[in-house]
Amino acid sequence: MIDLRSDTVTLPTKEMLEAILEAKLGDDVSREDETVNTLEETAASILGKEAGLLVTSGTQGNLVSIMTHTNPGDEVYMEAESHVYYYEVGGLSAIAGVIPHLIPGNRGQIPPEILEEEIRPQNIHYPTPRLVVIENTHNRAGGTIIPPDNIKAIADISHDRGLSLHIDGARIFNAAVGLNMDVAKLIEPADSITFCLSKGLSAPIGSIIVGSEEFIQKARKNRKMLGGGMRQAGVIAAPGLVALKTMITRLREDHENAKILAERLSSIEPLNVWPVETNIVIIDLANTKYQSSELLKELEGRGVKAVSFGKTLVRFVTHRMISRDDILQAADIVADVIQSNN
Ligand code: TLP
Repeated sequence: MIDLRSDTVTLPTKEMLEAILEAKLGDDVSREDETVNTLEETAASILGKEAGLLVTSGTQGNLVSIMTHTNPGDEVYMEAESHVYYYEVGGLSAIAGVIPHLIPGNRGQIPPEILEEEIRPQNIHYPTPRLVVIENTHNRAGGTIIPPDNIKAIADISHDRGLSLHIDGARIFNAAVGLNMDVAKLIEPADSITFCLSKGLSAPIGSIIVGSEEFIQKARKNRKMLGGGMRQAGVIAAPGLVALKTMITRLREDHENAKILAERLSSIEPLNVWPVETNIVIIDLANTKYQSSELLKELEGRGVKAVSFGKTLVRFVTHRMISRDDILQAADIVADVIQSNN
């Protein structure tokens, strides 16, 4: 099976599994797990922030971050198709108690001048504007990179108006590798960021929040409230450390494979292929006879898995367990299926 559903399907490497056996463990709720402490310090240092916090998932990382920046009833500004709004079970409202204020973006980027207009003034009738969330890379926009000038402009407006900036950086290393830029420099204007160890970086579990010492101290307590206080979490942190050491620069290969897949798919007459910037390829089937669910069923029957991103949209994600040959084969299968039915 050529599994292009997500980079979340990557399995841990042998080195990661061996690292688990060797890990120095302790009770992390009491900060006694040396491996977790090392991972949190390493992540904070790579991302250029004071402190880090290991969480179970990207969803938990974003929720803990939102809770830490806000009070119930506050307003949080985000791009209209952001993962936090679209795919995180409404936790920001159900649990953090905040109101999402959606701003339609341009390939995932919030236009700074629109943010400026949208942030409400202080008024007795309004919720308190408190936080802006951006997503980098932007998943539903097609793995697009939010560039440093946009991040800086959004941060400047947020800070001028007294709001904080959080980045959902589930795939921030894809953005940094795509830009060929130091990740710390890229995210420097943000107050906090969550990134995932368990996507393209191939670790089995875990995400990390980084921010100021004070922010992380508060976030640690919120993580505990959400049931995310873990004990010998070094078994999660050990493969995470290997991921940070060995998996970042190779993301380039995934990006190259995504480009090749997109090029091949573009040559299939009725398909509209979105521009590719990192490891995500989205195709639009509007000019074919297929809806995404039908095409996915046929592809699966032929050994290729992908996911639906809407009635006519299908997403493919490249990752460590997909080779160049897999890509060429998958593209041929898509061509075959579409052409035989169009
Ligand atoms: N995204 C998953 C699915 O939920 C769709 C995927 O396969 O892409 N932020 C972004 C931008 C994400 O893409 C994801 C996961 C998360 C946060 C949440 O991470 P997890 O799955 O660890 O909770």
